[in-house]
Amino acid sequence: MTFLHTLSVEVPYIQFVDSNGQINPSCPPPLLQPERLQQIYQQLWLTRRFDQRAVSLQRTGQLGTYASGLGQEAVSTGIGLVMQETDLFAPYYRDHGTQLLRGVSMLEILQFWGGDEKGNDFAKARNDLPFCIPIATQISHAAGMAVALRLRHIAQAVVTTCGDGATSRGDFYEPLNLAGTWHLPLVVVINNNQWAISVPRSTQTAAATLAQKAVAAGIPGIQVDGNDVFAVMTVVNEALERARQGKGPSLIEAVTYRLCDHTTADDMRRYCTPERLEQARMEEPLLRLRILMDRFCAWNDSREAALEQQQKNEIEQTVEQYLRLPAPDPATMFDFLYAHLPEELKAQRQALLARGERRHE
Ligand SMILES: Cc1ncc(C[n+]2csc(CCOP(=O)(O)OP(=O)(O)O)c2C)c(N)n1
Ligand SMILES: [Mg+2]
Repeated sequence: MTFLHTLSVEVPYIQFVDSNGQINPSCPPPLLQPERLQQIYQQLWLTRRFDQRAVSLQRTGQLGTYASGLGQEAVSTGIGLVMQETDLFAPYYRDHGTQLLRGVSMLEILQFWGGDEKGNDFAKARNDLPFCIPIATQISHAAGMAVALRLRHIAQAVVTTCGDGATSRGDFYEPLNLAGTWHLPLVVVINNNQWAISVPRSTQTAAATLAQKAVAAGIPGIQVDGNDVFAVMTVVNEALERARQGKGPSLIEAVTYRLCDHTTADDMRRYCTPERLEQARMEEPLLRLRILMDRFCAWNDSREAALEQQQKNEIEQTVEQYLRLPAPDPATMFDFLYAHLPEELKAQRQALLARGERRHE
């Protein structure tokens, strides 16, 4: 007789539009309204074009290391499109699509990745956090903000995001557990882009899905097609409403694919075959939306070209502003961590100043 067996968990999977542009009858009709559809399409493209420009700035030595969101725009943009201004956001480093919709400017984003922390002092989105580079730590910060909302009886929600690799860390499980017991207004969205740098999803965890990690925390978990912006928007919106109504936290796994290097400091050709990448490209979020645009918005190649030109102009104006920003004083990296700088760091600060280094040189 055996007592031990693997628990089986059924995880719902939501998709409204498949990669051929086929629409599931359960798709919420408002998303297919031409105006809304066009807004979503433009925003996804803006995110992608900004992202591509940031990569090219890095490649030409004009920006620091940068994490692209290529192929994952439906996750970040989908979240931003349904959050209310008063909700709070604790992002990670691949969330520019959401940040743009939160009111963080392209200039601020470039300024930060260009090495100037002032880019994180957002003029708008004052209550959102800057993103975390230490993997999964933002989830604890988000849970903390959710505790504050609960204690003050404020009917707002906190959204936090992380990657698939982040779900293997204690910093993922602990706040999730807390959110479950304390019934926190927290929405955790996993951008499952199949890679943690070069480690594939299959070797990161033995769990069949990442969404099922919600079960142990006693909270709802769901998978969505992370290349289907409608599915992301609908599921995140529902989770946000639950949170605001005091019904507790949710975990959403958005299944997508990283169509780019991990960051500009990586070369994915070392560990991902061109065939796999090509296959993933067929599933990417913008192709299927273009099919819908043609069908519902009388879209065509000339309107597409006009949009491209307009967005490129907007981005280029920002790039010009960015390149005119004064270089930050490198010594500032020592200035805001300690009330009293330890002697050893004082010496390093002095040594740095003596070298007279400037940005990107
Ligand atoms: C605590 C910590 N450990 C290691 C790293 C180095 N690191 C940077 S990104 C990354 C992989 C993260 O993968 P995933 O969570 O899937 O997010 P993705 O980058 O794929 O969006 C690692 C290990 C880090 N930033 N922080
Ligand atoms: Mg990943």
